[in-house]
Amino acid sequence: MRRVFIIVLAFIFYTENLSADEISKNERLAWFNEAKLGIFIHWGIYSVDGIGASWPLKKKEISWDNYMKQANGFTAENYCPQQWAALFKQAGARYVVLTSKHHDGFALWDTKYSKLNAKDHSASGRDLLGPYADALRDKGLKVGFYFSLLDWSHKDYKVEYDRPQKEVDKLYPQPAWQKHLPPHERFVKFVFGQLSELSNRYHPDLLWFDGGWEHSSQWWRAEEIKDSLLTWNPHIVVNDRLPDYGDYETAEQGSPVLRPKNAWEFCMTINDHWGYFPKDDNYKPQMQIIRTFVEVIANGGNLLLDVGPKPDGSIDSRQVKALKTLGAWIERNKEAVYSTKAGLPYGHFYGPTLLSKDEKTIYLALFDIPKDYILLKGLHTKIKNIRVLGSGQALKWVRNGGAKWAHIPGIVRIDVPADKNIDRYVTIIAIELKDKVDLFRGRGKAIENN
Ligand code: FHN
Repeated sequence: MRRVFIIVLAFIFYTENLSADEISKNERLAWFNEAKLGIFIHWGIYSVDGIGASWPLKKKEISWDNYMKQANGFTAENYCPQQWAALFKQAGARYVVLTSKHHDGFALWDTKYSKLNAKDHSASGRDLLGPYADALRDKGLKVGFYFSLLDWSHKDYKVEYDRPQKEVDKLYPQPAWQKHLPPHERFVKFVFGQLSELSNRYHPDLLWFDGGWEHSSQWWRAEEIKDSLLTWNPHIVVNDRLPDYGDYETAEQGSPVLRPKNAWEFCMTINDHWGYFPKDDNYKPQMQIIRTFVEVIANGGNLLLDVGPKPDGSIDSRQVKALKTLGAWIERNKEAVYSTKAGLPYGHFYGPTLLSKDEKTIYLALFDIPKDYILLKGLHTKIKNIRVLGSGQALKWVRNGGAKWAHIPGIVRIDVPADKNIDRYVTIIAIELKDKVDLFRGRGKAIENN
């Protein structure tokens, strides 16, 4: 009793003394950790020639002038954020992250800190972020903005390629009093100014920084940026690409093999390009998209799946189909998707698993059509029932092996589902337990009492 009392006291002391930041970070991440699926959107003038977002500048594959000429074809004439929001909701997403400004410096909102924006410098002639934020909120989706810290067009940001000084000066007007400041100071003020606009005009739920790799956390004034963001929107979530001051980890293009320890997200293109790239037909098969989603959520993360809209704002039919098919699979298996957390440690089941929040239900993800039986190892807890999600088919099971008297569980052999109940993509089996899951994690030893 005394021991329990001390443990309870210690826990109270711990939670009372979590720094304000830690408590607010846990609260701020609450919706993010439940979200499971986000949609990434790379939309910018690079969609006009379909040449890839910003990097052709860096790689000197195109002159700055010719790259920026694409703005004349960036019409957004079929841009319908309500349709986007409806599609992303149907896909099963809980949040969306749109490139407010990529490395090329072209802003999708009418920022007063540069003329290189959709309203002042493109055929669309308007702010594109406001309607996006409103449409998402109408559908109950969280609003995210991607923001590139680096800006390869800004005259105070060093790059290795030529930029026409006069043209750039016109695009980035600066107050006279800043003339005497060092370029770095002017640039940091510019970054703060744009972040203040995004924060105070649209009140995003998430800021997805990128491009931080070119300088240190100190150079970016990352701590001040984070403090300002939290002042402007106390509940905002920030990714780890604001160097040293992120709330969650970001993996990209290659799903991590080892389970990240903290909140995390995996971003992935549907073909090989972030933005609209019509020549790129290398679309990932639907099976890969769904299996990747399952692997990521089984490891406790979110999938941020990217689409690249066309210059007019419409989305390629192949990308629409991929989102709708993913959404249909999630709808069939939502019990295992939204109200769960990361599953069993590796070794108990040869595939991804998820756990219900109360740890009384294990979800097994079958990537292949099972033969003979489904194997689950190292489970002490008694099983109440087993069923196939979607069809609800009940499955029988037997245990054998092990040594109960030595607290060594045998294996569980689960019958395979009927062919008609095997999902086209991934089949989920729900194992309801009589108590919280209790796993055997031993390495084996002699059984001294037989
Ligand atoms: O350079 C960018 C790239 O264009 C794209 O935006 C990705 C998305 O995560 N982020 C950077 C590369 O890591």
